Amino acid sequence: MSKVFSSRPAIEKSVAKLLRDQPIIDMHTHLYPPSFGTPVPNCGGGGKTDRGGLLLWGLDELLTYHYLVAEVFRVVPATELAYEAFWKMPKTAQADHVWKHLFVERTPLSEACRGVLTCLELLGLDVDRKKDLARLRKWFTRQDPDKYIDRVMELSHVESITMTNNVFDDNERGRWLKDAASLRSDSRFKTVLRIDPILGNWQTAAGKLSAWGYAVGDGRALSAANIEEGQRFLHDWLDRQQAIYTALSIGPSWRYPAEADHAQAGQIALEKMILPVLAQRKLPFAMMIGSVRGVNAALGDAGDSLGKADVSSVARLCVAFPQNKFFITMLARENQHELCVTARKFGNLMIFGCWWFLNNPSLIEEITRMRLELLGTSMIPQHSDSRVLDQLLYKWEHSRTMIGKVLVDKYADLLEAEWPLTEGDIKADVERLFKGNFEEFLVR
Ligand code: HDL
Ligand code: ZN
Repeated sequence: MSKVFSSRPAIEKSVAKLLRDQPIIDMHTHLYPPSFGTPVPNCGGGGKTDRGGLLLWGLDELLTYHYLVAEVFRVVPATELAYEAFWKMPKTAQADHVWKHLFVERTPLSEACRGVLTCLELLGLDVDRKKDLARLRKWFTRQDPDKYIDRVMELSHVESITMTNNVFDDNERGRWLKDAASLRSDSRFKTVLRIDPILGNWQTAAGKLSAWGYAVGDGRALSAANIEEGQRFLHDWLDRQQAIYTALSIGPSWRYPAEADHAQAGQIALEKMILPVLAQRKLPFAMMIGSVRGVNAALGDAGDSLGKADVSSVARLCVAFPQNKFFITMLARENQHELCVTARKFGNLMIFGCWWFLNNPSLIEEITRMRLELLGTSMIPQHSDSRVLDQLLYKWEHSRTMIGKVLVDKYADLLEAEWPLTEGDIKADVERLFKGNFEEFLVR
């Protein structure tokens, strides 16, 4: 029988150890195994590279992460360096530019800057006083992506990486059509069918599905036959990818039921195609709500922003489709409390992550505290959203620290209440938060 805690310092020590040792299922990333190709040369640059490769890793990819692109254009504005000129620069020159302006000439205080430093530190690479990027770069060119993935997963304690497999991305779709089996060959990487346009822009989606051989109509009307074809498309791709759930990101104006005329077709696609297929296959539907695409399109992926969304639409969806399971995360800080309360009402709703602009220590702490107080351990506190493999190191290191800080406070409250808390209790809680809740929701 494990001993009952009697002091806060003992709890702190135990939480830190149990969090560090806990294998993690990262339920939303933009990472890929080497079978998807990598544009970064392996083994000193001699290895095969694949310009359209989807596995991003290494120092230059870390430094040109779109979060840092947005930040570097704040200090060297487009009036001094045109966006197009930056995008035309080779990746190493872009990385040099970011390093110079955000790390050498300014203190790297932002979370995205600090993240690069945490990665280097966890990899055992020290930045000398000269802040010499070339020396650091040399170490990365000696890494082989296959072995490097093993190392990063071991150091970050991530045991399963959930991908984002966007069927509407021509590069990725072409790879799936060519050799799906090889793409699924690394069991540490799980697939997710990503279908944003189906809800966000059915007209565009319908045009593409029709071109791919699915007679879903012209995007205006949706006959029973069109709906059947849309379901066939989803079944085909869920089978091809062996996806563990289906996901989409949608803007803050999304409403259920749809209010705007242009959203009616998307709602029919949701009600008659997506949700029936997922219910039949017992697969969850992940909705990531609140992203506003292309606020400054010249910044590319760095140009997106957020908006306050409508949580009551999520509630109405959970009521209308009790046989479906919903993973929901929202991008606006202002939506978090109402989303927590809504999660208290529906067992088919699992809220997850501190997404994107919320993935900062101050907000992870605030949101995790709110969730534990309203939901206990029946939620998934974090996903990394990593786009560059090495980011698993910092995103999980920083999240573990903040989630651990909140857990210690909550356990200390139980101590106050003279609850006989044991290390076994904490171990079970940590396992649920970082792995068990996700696994259970998949099979519930
Ligand atoms: O839509 C999404 O999945 C978002 O996470 C975007 O990919 C976003 O650009 C991002 O990388 N956020 O961290
Ligand atoms: Zn994402």
